Amino acid sequence: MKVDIERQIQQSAEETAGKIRDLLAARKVFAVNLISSPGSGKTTLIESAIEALRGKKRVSVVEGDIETDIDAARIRKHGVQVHQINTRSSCHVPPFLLLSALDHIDLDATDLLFVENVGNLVCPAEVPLGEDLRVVALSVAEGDEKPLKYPLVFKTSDILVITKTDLLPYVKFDPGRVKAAARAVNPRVEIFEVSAVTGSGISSFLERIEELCGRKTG
Ligand SMILES: Nc1nc2c(ncn2[C@@H]2O[C@H](COP(=O)(O)OP(=O)(O)OP(=O)(O)O)[C@@H](O)[C@H]2O)c(=O)[nH]1
Ligand SMILES: [Mg+2]
Repeated sequence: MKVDIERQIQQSAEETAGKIRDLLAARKVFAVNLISSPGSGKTTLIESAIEALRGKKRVSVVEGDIETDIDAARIRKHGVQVHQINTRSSCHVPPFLLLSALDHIDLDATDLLFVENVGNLVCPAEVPLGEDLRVVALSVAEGDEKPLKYPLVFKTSDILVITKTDLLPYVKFDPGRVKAAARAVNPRVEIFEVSAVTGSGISSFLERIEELCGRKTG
């Protein structure tokens, strides 16, 4: 019985994700599902992307958090479209809430949509959102064994961004160990190392996002 209900929930999520994918395809919007633990730097990365891509790609953002519109308020200051989802008891953005959030975004005025998922490495990994690209961020303060302990999110992501590399002198973190562990579960994963404080690596990461976005939106 439990297995049946879980299968139905998963099937319904996949159907809704399919509707999102169709909608984004019809409007030529490239969607990035951004996943990480709380505080790894997701919103900061989106803020960097908005500024770096200004005049090149029209960026819109859907923010997912359990509570508050703190992240949406940060994004709004950059003058782009943003809609906040509060998931309350859900530890991930469910597809049905993303689909309704898209009613609040002018997709015809959007090339690149960032969906910032609820901060954790577990539930968001299990839920498809009809995205074109899944990006997982891991900060150097979190420990270099995380791809071994939370493999699914690393397995299902197209890109791994190692964030806060400016903190490397102060923490025990071996980027080589993370890369090897991530590639062991996902040989095709692309890996970038960035710091929002020094700006190191940000342009390489965003150039790749821009390139992938351009393949869909022209
Ligand atoms: N040293 C350093 N701090 C950073 C960097 N990027 C982000 N931070 C800081 O890390 C903290 C969390 O950053 P956020 O961008 O809010 O992280 P988040 O993943 O969006 O957090 P949640 O939405 O709560 O999951 C903030 O104090 C940022 O200023 C970085 O590259 N280096
Ligand atoms: Mg955030």
